[in-house]
Amino acid sequence: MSQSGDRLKAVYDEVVGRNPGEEEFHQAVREVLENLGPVVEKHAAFADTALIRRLCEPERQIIFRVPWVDDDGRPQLNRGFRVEFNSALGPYKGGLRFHPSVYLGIVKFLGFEQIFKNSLTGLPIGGAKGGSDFDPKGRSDAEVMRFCQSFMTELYRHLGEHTDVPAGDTGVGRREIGYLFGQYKRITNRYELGVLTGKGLTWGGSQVRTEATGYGLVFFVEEMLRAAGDSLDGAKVVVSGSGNVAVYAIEKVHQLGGSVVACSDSGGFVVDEDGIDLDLLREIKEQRRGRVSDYADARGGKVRYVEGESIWSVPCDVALPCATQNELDEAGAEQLAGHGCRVVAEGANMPTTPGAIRVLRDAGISFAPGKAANAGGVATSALEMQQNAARDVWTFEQTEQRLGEIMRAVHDRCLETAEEYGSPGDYVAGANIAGFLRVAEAMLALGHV
Ligand code: NDP
Ligand code: 2IT
Repeated sequence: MSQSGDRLKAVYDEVVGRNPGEEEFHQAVREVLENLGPVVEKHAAFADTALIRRLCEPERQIIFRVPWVDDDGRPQLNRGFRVEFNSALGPYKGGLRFHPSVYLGIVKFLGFEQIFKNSLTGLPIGGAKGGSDFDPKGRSDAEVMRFCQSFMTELYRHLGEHTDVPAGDTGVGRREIGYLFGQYKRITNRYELGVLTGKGLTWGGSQVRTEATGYGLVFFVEEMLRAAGDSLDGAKVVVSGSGNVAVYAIEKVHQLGGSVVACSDSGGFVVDEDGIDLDLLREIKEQRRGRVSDYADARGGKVRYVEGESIWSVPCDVALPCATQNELDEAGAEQLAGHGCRVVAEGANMPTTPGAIRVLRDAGISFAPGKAANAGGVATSALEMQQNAARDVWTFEQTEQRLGEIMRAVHDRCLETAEEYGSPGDYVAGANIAGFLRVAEAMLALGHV
């Protein structure tokens, strides 16, 4: 191993030692450090790895108790988190996730990824993530409201439009952002629009923020296909998940001439060879908070609902994992390779395991990591902050056009950086190195803080 490789391995070992049991965080750090060898060799300022070590240590980690009372009057207890990872480029920025699997290791992996993603957008936003092990499934609106109010009653003191600006993620959508914003406004007595993004259109939200992650993902895929002399027209696409990211990825694929033939939730997946009926899916997911099995029931004998198998067994040209971390493993990647899939792009954060990425690479499948391909969500959050600061409101068309420009720029930045650092065509190396360089330059300029 080269000297730079040894030094980076020592940083990784230190991260594992200092953060025991946080496997997802280790995985996210490792993936970035593996790509930084050529950077450490080329730039003397990073040679001693001191800055890289600092980058792997969150600026601040907040863990708090979230007590609330359910509809039957019973006391409930959850744990809340906010990891403010890096503010060299701007206020801490990143979503909140409510899911029973949330613990410090998940929040740290997401916050770490967010640093590089936000850097890649070229916009002035630092990296953070937060959330709770609260499970919103099966909870009434009133319970979700009381939970959000209790969560914000502690978190508000750490937030601010120039300090830390959360948004949604898994389990946190427009409803939750509304309750969180309402409680922040009440406690602080400030109508501070820029403190949260993903707000509703009548109370400071931006056009296209709801659609942005899914739309941005598909804009990125269009560029990947274009770079290979290919297009989405007539392409068969499989999208895992059926939440915010998945639904709007499906919509944009259909608008651009492709057909999404399968989607899923944690219960199973549905195959609809006519193309997913998006109006029906949205009605079930967004209005009824239902399951993809309800979609299958509503479509009758025309579709197949499968439980206990992998969605990656469905043949496709393009696969978009949009559910959760490590959902596409080696076996799934082999299935995709086996039936001739050409492109995999991550809508979710870190959905592809390291082993699966190797399989895709060996099979010659073009692969884009989430920190580049799903950056459209946070980029549009930054556009929401921009509108809030200017007390302005942009049209849907104007905002979507900006999103398209940003995604094309992220795509090109990845390819150009990969080429410059000796890994042509490697979107993972390009994203990690380009994301690192921008934040590292700012960290150097700001001194050892
Ligand atoms: P939602 O809560 O809207 O939807 C999540 C979807 O993924 C649901 O279909 C859910 O199924 C499924 N899912 C969640 N956890 C699991 C699990 N452990 N196993 C299997 N399926 C699961 O979340 P989003 O669409 O907002 O987020 C999806 C992914 O995209 C996450 O990785 C998130 O971090 C990432 N992301 C989100 C952005 C955003 O703007 N919202 C921006 C960038 C990335 P079920 O209902 O059965 O749980
Ligand atoms: O993972 C992500 O980029 C998000 N959940 C969006 C974060 C944001 O601040 O919009």
